[in-house]
Amino acid sequence: MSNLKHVAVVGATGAVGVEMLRCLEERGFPVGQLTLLASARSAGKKMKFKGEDVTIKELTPDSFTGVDIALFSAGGGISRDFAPHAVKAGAVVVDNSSYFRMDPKVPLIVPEINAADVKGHQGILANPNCTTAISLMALYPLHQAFGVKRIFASSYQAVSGTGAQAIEELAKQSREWASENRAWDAAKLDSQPHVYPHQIAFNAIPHVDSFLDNGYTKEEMKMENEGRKIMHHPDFRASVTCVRIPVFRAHSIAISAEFEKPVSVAAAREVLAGAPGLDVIDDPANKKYPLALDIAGRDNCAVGRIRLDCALDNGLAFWVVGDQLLKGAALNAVQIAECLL
Ligand code: NAP
Ligand code: 3JN
Repeated sequence: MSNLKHVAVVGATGAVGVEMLRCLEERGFPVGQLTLLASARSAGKKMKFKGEDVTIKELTPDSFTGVDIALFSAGGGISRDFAPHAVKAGAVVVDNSSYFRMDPKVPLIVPEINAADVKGHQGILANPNCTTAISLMALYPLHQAFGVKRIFASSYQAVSGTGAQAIEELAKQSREWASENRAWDAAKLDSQPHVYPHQIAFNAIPHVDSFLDNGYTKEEMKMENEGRKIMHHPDFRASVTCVRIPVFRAHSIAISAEFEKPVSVAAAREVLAGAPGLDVIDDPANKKYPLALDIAGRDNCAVGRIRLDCALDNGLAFWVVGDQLLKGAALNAVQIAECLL
């Protein structure tokens, strides 16, 4: 590969794709040529990159001629159907979907944790699920110090995790409630939801992704499955409940972790303070802890509410927040691409 890369972004118009362009630009990724790909609906429209208009093209099997790096963010079906065409054309694919994540031939990367795994790639690299990636930004340094056995966790996930249509659904429902001058106890709207199975405004829906036979959702099981692969820890166990909440941007995760070795709050804080890509915001007496509204738009994840878990031996409870469009998707994908340079 020469110094300047021909980069393609598949799903460029989506919530993640837009952030990918911003990350490429802000991080000074050496883009020599940029190809923006989306569905036929978007073909011919323009997006800005470094102040210049770039015309979006329809994704086809022939879209990847001359492309060095293809960032995919258009869902698993598109990755399944088109990533092999990109690889055949000579590109290295960084895929945001779950389609290749558990394939033993495909490295699954959080650069702060397992950048060294990149070198084993055979044309495709996978970006983890956002809730998993954000959780591991705090959990992995603790694992290195104390050896994690298992976690119990609940997530509080923003609607932008579902994509552009879900952002619009929350905005529309919020406007509907406000414009009708409804009372607080008349929050159930007359309009039908389209994206989620229930109204998301003023609600908490314990249902992210589809349900599996074991009663957990696919999103919930990603924490254990992807966590094992990224941390090289085949015995890691995770019991997770994922909840969608009416927040626009940034996922929060409450984690109780049980470790092999004794852990103290002071030792944990010292470990977390030295972890790359992670800020410690932990001063509850002064009402300081990570908040989705503050972390939205920031590259670093943040951890707070660090305390000994009162129901586990060698246990620590903490709260992690990260912008799932950035560290959970676009930023992590661009960081993986940087590992290829
Ligand atoms: P989104 O806002 O709904 O955007 C979907 C993108 O895919 C759009 O650019 C869309 O293009 C494109 N697309 C849809 N059908 C296509 C087709 N037939 N051919 C080519 N392009 C097509 O979704 P998103 O939130 O950006 O997420 C995209 C994917 O990223 C997810 O499916 C998931 O696998 C992964 N991901 C998302 C997040 C997150 O936090 N959102 C986190 C981790 C991973 P048009 O505009 O032309 O329809
Ligand atoms: O729902 C969220 O907050 C994150 C969504 C992630 C997502 C959405 C659709 C398909 C994924 C993912 O990255 O795990 C997938 C997928 O499985 O590809």
